[in-house]
Amino acid sequence: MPLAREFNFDGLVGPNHNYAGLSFGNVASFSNVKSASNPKQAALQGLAKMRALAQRGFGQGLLPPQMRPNFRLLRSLGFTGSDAAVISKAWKEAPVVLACAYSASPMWTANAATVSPGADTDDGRLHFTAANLNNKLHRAFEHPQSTRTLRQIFGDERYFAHHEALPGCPAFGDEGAANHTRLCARHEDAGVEFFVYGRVEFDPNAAAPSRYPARQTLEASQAIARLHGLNPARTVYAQQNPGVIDQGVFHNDVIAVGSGQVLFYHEQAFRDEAATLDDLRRAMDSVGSALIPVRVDTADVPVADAVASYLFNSQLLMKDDGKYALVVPQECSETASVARYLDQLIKSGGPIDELLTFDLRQSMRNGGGPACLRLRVVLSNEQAAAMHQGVLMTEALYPRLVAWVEKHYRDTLAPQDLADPQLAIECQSALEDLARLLELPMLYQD
Ligand code: SUG
Repeated sequence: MPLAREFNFDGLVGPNHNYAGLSFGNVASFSNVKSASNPKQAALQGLAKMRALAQRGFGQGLLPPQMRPNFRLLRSLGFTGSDAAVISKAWKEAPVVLACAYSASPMWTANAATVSPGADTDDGRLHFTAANLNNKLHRAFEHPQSTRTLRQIFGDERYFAHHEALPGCPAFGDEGAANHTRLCARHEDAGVEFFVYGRVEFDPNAAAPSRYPARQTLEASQAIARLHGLNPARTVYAQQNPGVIDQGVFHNDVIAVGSGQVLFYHEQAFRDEAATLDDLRRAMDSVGSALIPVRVDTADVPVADAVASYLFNSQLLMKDDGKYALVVPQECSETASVARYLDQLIKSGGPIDELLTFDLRQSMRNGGGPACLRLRVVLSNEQAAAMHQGVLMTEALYPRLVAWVEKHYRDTLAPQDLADPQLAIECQSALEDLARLLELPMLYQD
């Protein structure tokens, strides 16, 4: 039996899931602005993925949605009166701000935090730093609840260390695990932590995208490595190619994914591909392991197809036999170049020998694929026993969550529905029920 396992904690989609076009630089979010969503279907699609992976024997948990609308935000911006009055005034005077306060974006838990397993940190504890997500208003207020949630699930300070989000200013823009990859031979071994940043705040000459924002800074990544007590010899930084950010690659996990020894990436992912691979090889060598790069050429999959299909926003899951399964969204089989590429990949005899395809269309329409929906946490067996067990996906929990969704969620949510004060009441009572179901009674208490 291995000494540590990787668990994926998927974001449970909230009853407020909607399309508000809030993420400039995220092509899907912008293209689906103002269309109606189906929160019930979104939550069920996510739960189906969690259950299927749990049934396959992968470590699987969930992170609950956050309470929305965020009345504290709305009141801090000058909307006053009863909750219903706040909603009505915000809808009339600043509908985009109301949409921000209502976003279900915490479902993309890859952005909740950066996580370093105990095998990599100087005190042997598993470290979490909640991401400040300060590039977007609707995401910038997620971190207090993300920290609260993580502290409640991983509460034992002998095993777990929690850091507050970095300062919420452009210099420390931090998007969490979406720009962080851990490579290793086995999960329990010391690994290499790989940080990919979009721009450098304190170097005016550094390259940067010109059309869309770079959300992650080098300074933020370095601060996290310090906070987590990472060994510099096993920590690698690389700049994302600014040209692909300008084509809609707003996080590194839209163009690369790594796990175990494998780095699956597009040839245009990094500003300096050769130097990045050299640095990773050297660092892997220092932990007695070897990097296995799987490079996808532009000639096989153009960047536009990678963005449309979310090929790289896949989960790379290490199996017991040392091979890897790739969890992809259905859009991959609907994009001709990608479908062709994947067919060859599986037959190639390389490390990735299995494809698992899921319909996650509700999340995909906001730019969230399989990898956005999960936060990876490598837990030693002791840590796994010490965490709160109520959020682990089991055959007993799954039907209870499905029944909870069926009871509380609407099957359509149009932009104007955010003005309905009843929706806020529904969201609140759904989440209060969920806190009981997950046996986390203090989940939403300050
Ligand atoms: O931050 N979309 C999210 C998608 C996050 C994907 N995460 C990772 N790649 N890890 C974002 O852009 C859209 C919300 C809206 O438009 O309604 C949104 O926030």
